[in-house]
Amino acid sequence: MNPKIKLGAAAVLALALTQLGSTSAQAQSDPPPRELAITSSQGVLSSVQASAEEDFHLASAVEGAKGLQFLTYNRTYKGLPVHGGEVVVGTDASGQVVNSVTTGQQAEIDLSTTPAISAATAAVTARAQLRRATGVSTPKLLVHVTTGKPVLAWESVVTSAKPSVLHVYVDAQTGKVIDSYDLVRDATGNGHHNGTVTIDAGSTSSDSTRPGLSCGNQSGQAYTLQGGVLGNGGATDLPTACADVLYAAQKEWDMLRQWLGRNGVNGSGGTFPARVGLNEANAYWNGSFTNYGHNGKTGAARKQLNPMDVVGHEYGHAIFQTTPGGAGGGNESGGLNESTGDIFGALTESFANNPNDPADWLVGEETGLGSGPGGAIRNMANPSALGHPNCYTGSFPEVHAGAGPQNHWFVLTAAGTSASTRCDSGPAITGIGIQKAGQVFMTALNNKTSPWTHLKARVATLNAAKTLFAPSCTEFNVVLEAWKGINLGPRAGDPTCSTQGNDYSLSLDPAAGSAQPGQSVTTTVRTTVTSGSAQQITLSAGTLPAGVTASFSPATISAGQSSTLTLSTSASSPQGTHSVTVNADGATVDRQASYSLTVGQSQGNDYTLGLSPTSASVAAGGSTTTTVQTQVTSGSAQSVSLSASGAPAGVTVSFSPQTIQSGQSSTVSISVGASVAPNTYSISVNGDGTSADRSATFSLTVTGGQGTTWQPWTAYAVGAQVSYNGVNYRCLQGHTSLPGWEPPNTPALWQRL
Ligand SMILES: [Ca+2]
Ligand SMILES: [Ca+2]
Ligand SMILES: [Ca+2]
Ligand SMILES: [Zn+2]
Repeated sequence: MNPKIKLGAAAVLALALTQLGSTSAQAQSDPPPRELAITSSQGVLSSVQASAEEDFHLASAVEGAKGLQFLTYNRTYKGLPVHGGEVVVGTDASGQVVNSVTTGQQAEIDLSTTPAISAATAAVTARAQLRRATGVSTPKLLVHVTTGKPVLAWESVVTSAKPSVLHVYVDAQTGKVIDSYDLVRDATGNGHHNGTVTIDAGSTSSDSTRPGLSCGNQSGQAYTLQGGVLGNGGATDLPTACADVLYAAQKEWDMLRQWLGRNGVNGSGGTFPARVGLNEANAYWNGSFTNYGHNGKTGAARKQLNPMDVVGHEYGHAIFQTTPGGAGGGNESGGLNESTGDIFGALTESFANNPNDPADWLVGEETGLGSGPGGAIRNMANPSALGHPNCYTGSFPEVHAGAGPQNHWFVLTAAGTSASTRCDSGPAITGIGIQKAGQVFMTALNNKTSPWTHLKARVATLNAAKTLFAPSCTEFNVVLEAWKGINLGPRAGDPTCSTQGNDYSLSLDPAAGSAQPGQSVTTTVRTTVTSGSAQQITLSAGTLPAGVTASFSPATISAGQSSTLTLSTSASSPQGTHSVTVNADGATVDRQASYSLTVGQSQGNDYTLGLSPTSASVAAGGSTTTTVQTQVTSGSAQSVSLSASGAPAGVTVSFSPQTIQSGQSSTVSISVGASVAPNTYSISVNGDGTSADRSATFSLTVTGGQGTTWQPWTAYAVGAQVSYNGVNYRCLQGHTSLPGWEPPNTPALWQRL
């Protein structure tokens, strides 16, 4: 499945979170969440599309903890791949509510796609980046956007026996190397320490239930089981090494599925093979398989390097590579990649719960390789015990040492200050447990962009904790304290978490109407998010009078959206006034509203109530007027008392006169206080008559307020003004803001003033 989302020059800026077709009130069978997530994401891609030359192509769709959906779209510019331009759209489990939109692209692309440097020249330059290179791929032309200035570049893959799989980016205009990264990640780390365990294998050391998983020798050839047993348990026996590798890889796979909601190492139901018997004191991931050597010791001290945390680490590199943004280059991204390996190693040990290799915060404690306890090479709870940094400083050492700060953050998040010590003087932290910490970490990786940084990981994990555990903020606060605990304190524009649950209001506009038998009448069902974030709502009607049917278009909405209710009567429908209940079945809250349906001509005194004009735009601090007009529609005139409801705080509404006879008019004065936030508000003008009540809606747009700071989860109308990081913006397109839609990131939504 690889549907293409095409947003060319004629793309329309449509920000509705869902675009569901018209449906009736009868229960519909929902499309699967994946399909709905794709539908939802089409509506938001335009918010990150910087130019008409860009297209988006769905590259992967994976599920995470709690059923969250993550869709990664690759970007092209004039048909060329855009390296680093991926957009990840995260939705809730239903696929209908968008939680996050992220991209690593920093600047709009506007460049010529004609290279001055030939592919052959670029290949020579790329090959020179690696000593003893044995091969170089045919260069591929692309646009490189992970720095402030997009560059037309040739990408080549240079390989050597060392091993190395080096991706090199050469500026196609100047011939200079602008970026590179190596898919090969060294670790260091054993086997025969899991004891006698059950593994899933057939007649050879391969696993038919986890696609892609097998273990073999240095040629990739699997070992044959002897009497249903793989290996003899010896420290240097290679079939035994494969037994340990398969055990660990299977535990890691099951942990990913059961704890983190991820389907396989690659998120799409697959993983990668492993090899043992590497004749080096090393283990590594090379971009397509994991490979395990020994600890470099001789005689009885010699062990294979494949206990659970080493295997978990190497496959952790595979997870890092197969999440959005890929592997990436540089020491900071490399350190986070190594930390990712260590975190998956610790998660695997914890999940396996094997007394032969108990869970701990050491890496490689079963190997005899390093200088730590048992030969550990890293200490996640106290990296400095093995000479690595505990705290974030903004400078980034060699990648294995560079794993320290994020490893330390993970331990503080999972196990708190009973397991680790903060870098700052903040309060004690009670950890949220390794499983929840793993869910937070995996969700953040599913929103990864290139190049990955501690600051991005910080924001992504905060958003993840908020989304995963809403309406609880406990986990969010622990994640925040843990980042503070490695000296990554609060930053401008940080996500915030409110303990208010998700809620919404429901109203009908109008709330009453009449139809002759056989005719129909419509009303608008309006919803407004009143706290938290939007939830999915399914609309239906309660018991209906005989011969009356109800349909909603659409029948499923996201809180904040509207639907049209059509009530169709038949010739046999009983005349008179009936109450029809409108039910809103929300994901977290259910609401009801009542509609008064009159079938046949009303016999009593009645009137209509209207406004002229029905809307106005007023600067904060200003005022406006409108006129209430009434008309007798049946019977005789009645006394009508006028009032307003729904005005926001700071807006006052007065009538002159307040009481009229139906058929007369009244002037409405609306004053807007200086502190009213720019937005569009609906004010209901109500006529309370002696025998009939009528109402009309006035749409008040307040502009030009000062000092209103941009916030996520907020409805912004066209013309609304906000400030963000000290810069003022005007809203170009009505929308409800989401994390990741900060004004500087969404030029289609916000105009800088
Ligand atoms: Ca252990
Ligand atoms: Ca360990
Ligand atoms: Ca419900
Ligand atoms: Zn590594």
